[in-house]
Amino acid sequence: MKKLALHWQILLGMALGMIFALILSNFAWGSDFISDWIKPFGTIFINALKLIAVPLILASLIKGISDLKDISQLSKMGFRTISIYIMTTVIAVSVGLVIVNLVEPGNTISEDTRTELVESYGGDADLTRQNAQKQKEAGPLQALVDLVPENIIGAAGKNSNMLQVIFFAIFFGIGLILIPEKTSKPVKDFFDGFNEVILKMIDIIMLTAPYGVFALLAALVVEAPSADLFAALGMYALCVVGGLLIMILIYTLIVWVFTKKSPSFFINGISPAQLLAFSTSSSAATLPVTMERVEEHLGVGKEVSSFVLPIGATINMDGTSLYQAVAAVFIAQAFGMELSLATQLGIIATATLASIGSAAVPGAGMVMLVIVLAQAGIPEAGLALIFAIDRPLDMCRTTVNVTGDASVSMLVAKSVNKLRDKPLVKNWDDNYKK
Ligand code: DAS
Repeated sequence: MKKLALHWQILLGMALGMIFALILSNFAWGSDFISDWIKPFGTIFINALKLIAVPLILASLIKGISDLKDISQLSKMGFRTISIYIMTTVIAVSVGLVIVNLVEPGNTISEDTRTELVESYGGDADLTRQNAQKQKEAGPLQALVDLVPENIIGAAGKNSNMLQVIFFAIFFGIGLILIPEKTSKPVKDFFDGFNEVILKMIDIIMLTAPYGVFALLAALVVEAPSADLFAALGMYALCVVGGLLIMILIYTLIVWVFTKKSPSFFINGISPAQLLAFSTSSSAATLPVTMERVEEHLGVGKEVSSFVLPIGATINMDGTSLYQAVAAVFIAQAFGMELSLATQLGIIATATLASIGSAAVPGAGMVMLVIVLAQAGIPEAGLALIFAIDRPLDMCRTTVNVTGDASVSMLVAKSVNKLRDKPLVKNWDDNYKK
């Protein structure tokens, strides 16, 4: 049988995990069997994802920054590109936060289920009190002080110091740009190779995803058998997808207003790249098609697209940042935690940084969600709760990541007069008529 694409394997793993658990839960020994012999594989899978978070940040950020030939490349176009990217990401996170706080998918869980959830996932019921205590003791600039680690090994050691790792990675990357080329070249080559290795490790971890998801979903069914938990997960997924659709609408409007290109022109131009992003869950894999569509069908000059899109695929993941904000607040709600406004504003910063640090490969957004959870004091154990349905959401958020990059490339092209009135080719099969 033709090998199933990975995401279909994962969806199959989800279904089989549920069926397997529903069958076994009819036997007295069924639940214990799954908890003792199946669930550990789900835990191992989640731990592997958490393991890769710190090396992934170091690799992707240091490489991303050191790829900027020199500081001067943060020129008008560079500075403009990065500031528009950060603006769209902050908008995406804010859209996510508004939706998840309005819908409150995590609060549809009954108290009994919540207690079971907290016990089975090792959460600590009085996290809200602990968190409130921590926030109270902190001074007004504590968040800024916490950014700078006193010891990078210690910072890398605990997932809760991810922002410190990001700070170090950005600092290191800037240092790398500022030293003479002949000295920095071997270091840059090392981090290029380091980045490739980390991405390969994520590929390998994601190959085990069907089995990890099978175990996670089986455990979810037997350990929190309540229908209300599944309903809550469904509501959570709807919040993510709803927010992503709003982002597509926002991009279309932004392009229409600032470049006068119609919504149908934009969507027809970018849709083949969106379809590829949806089916591969990888912005990096889609990048060549995104560039071809943006240059040949959306009228963006090559000198703009070849600069803006590779940076976008690396650091601009609006769909991912929206998902991370929704996921973090959903897990907090599910564990019965009240998040203060300060914590939620902190989520805007960490989800923006986490999406910048996310690699453009399947599952990266999930790995970096650890940063957002840790920084907000939300139990990482909640990852197991949402990972089971992560892949279908990854397909959707990658589609938005790519759409966001394309829309920003049109804005930047317009602002430097490199947006052609007439695209090179009009229809999506024109390319193949040559
Ligand atoms: N799949 C990632 C991408 O390629 C996004 C994510 O994992 O959130 O954009």
